[in-house]
Amino acid sequence: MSMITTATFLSAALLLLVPGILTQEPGVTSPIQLMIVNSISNTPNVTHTTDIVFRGILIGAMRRLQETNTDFKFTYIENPNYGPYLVSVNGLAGDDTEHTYWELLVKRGKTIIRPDVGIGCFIPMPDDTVILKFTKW
Ligand code: B12
Ligand SMILES: *[C@@H]1O[C@H](CO)[C@@H](O)[C@H](O)[C@H]1NC(C)=O
Repeated sequence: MSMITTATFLSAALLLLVPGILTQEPGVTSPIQLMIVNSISNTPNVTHTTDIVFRGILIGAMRRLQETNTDFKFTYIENPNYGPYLVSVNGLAGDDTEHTYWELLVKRGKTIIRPDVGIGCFIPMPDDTVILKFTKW
């Protein structure tokens, strides 16, 4: 291949790559909100801001928030089939005998979704408000 052909080929290859690079934005994080709701006791809602990496899972954003914010703590147990099960938020734990648990909800625009996976599998979208809601089943 001549120098010119090689250069032409390389720029064509680069042009094909650039749109992918721009839409995946390596290293870029996006903000999400994390709202803690207690539907059983009359506690005010508390909202934190945290961030997710590109296509990152919710538990990653929760861990980062826990490391930087002393007002947010959570615990989980590892389920062999479904991954992390959220047990407690800020010291308040779900209890099987009382039929309480932390429900995972997401407010996306005006819609509230109930993800069909847990905190270890759910991938928030930028600007989502993730709601951790202490409630009964
Ligand atoms: C009952 C049930 C619940 C009950 C469990 C109450 C209890 N302690 O018995 C409650 C209401 C608490 C619950 C909650 C959730 N659940 Co559920 N649940 C089920 C259901 C219908 C039956 C489970 C069961 O009793 N199995 C029989 C027993 C003998 O087996 P087991 O291994 O001991 O069961 C335990 C696990 O299933 C665990 N568990 C239940 N749900 C979930 C969810 C996650 C992510 C994890 C890690 C563990 C877990 O609790 C059971 C009792 O300890 C299954 C669907 C199914 N048909 O299996 C969904 C199911 C397991 N749940 C599911 C989901 C998504 C959730 C939630 C994330 C929903 C939400 N958006 O809030 C939350 C968990 C949030 C959190 N705190 O992490 C999904 C999991 C899919 C996935 N790949 O992640 C399933 C498969 C239903 C679905 N949508 O397809 N759940
Ligand atoms: C807390 O959030 C829940 C869920 O979005 C909402 O239904 C409720 O009205 C809120 N409560 C307060 C006091 O803002």
